[in-house]
Amino acid sequence: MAIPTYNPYFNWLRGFHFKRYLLTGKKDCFCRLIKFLLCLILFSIFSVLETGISEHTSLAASTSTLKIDEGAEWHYFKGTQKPPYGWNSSGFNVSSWQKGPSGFGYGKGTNRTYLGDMKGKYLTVYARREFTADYQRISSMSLYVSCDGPFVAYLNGIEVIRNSAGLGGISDQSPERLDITGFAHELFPGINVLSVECSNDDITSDDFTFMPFFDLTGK
Ligand SMILES: [Ca+2]
Repeated sequence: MAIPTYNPYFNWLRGFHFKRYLLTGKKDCFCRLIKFLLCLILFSIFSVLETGISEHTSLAASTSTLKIDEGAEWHYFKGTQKPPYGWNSSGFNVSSWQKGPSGFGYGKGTNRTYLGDMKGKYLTVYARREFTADYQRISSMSLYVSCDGPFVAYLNGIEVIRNSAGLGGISDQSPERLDITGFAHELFPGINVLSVECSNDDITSDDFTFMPFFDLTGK
């Protein structure tokens, strides 16, 4: 829907006195007809200009953002064994996985999904979340991961970021923004999947925190 826009050409035209212009001058029918046709042409030109400017403004105002924030529901898999092949790809059957809100962990922080059986049993948690991003163009795409140890993130099965060294137990701090806009071409028109695997710094550690965030701004 077009958004009303200030257009100096159109406002000038609104203030133009057609009637006075048509009835003044020589009282000649042919002359009046020419004037009428001229006014009609001018009106058509300015109407096209008005429509064009409004549509351009509407397009610019349609920018929107997709957020996967703290507390969003993710499917997750406890790493007591390797995850099934294709676990991070779209189309994977996730029905046997557990589902819970982020963040995941134990021993510290806000653990909306509490992993009370993790210590000494498994080092890594695998999580995936589907989303729809039907945008013609992507202006920015960012990932934030708070993780005690190494992590890897995938978009539709394609690796987009890896931190092999881990964060050295500083995951209580605000996670750094990871710009993955360069992978926007990997997005599908319909359902997409974001997957993250996050490991603890030590399997016997007294705590674990895993919190993924995702921001996408489309045009
Ligand atoms: Ca830890």
